[in-house]
Amino acid sequence: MSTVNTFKKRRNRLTPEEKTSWEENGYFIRYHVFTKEENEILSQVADDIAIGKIPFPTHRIFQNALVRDGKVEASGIHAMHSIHQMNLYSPKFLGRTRDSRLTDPVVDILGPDILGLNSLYIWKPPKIGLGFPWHQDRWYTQPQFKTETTVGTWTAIDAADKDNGCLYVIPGSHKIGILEHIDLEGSQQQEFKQAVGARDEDGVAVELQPGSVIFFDNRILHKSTVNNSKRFRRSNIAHYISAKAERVPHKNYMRPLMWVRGKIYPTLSEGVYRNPLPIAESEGA
Ligand SMILES: O=C(O)CCC(=O)C(=O)O
Repeated sequence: MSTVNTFKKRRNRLTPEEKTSWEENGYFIRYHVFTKEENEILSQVADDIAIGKIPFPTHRIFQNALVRDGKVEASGIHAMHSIHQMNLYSPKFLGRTRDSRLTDPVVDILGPDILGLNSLYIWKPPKIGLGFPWHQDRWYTQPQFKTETTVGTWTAIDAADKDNGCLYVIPGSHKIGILEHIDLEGSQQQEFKQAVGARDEDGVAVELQPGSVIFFDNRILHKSTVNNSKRFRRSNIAHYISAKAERVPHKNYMRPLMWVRGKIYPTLSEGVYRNPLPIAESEGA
């Protein structure tokens, strides 16, 4: 694969309006970026992992907490919550993370040298899909990486609306610093902590058609609500970090990174992968 991505070649650069929205609001939206067929390629892989047709490390696969805790009965993809680190093991998901429709605008924000920092796929099944409390993703990466921000991209696989638990953001909240985050009661919510002081009345619903993408500053306050509908609310999320960022030495866990485009620098070279990893028999589902 070519590592050369010159500025001239970038067709999907930030527009002036997007740049303004990025600076002022901490996000911008692009509509109809990926086709239904392109989304189906990803959802098929994710479903096959969920039902055990494609092997994937089990510790990265998460069931819906109501199902896991025995409060609701469901099976197959109806019992799913999310899969983390799709990039690391799935060539199809890695291809999406490296797609210039996602990375061209990121270059205008982070510079030409970019690494992938977690990518996850969420199902939010009908009626039982749980929400995420207000949080800032940067709260999670700050102890691990020295850098001003990272960029998140959230692609709607299904239509996402208020009824099936779309994303909400608080415009401009990327400028207020990183808030204290505290533990929440309740099963799935324990995965995510709650940002103290974030107010529902400041949130804006991000309703998106399939294939549309919100690009967001990882300091922005965001949340999503439960799925009250009979539809799935699936999404694919890819996060990006500048290859010039530095690691904060971390005793227990070193978040893996994946090369996306441009150069790799010595400050962050440890733990950067270039190709999907093989799945050892002992860790596969
Ligand atoms: O997709 C969602 O419902 C929320 C995802 C989210 O907040 C996150 O991954 O940080």
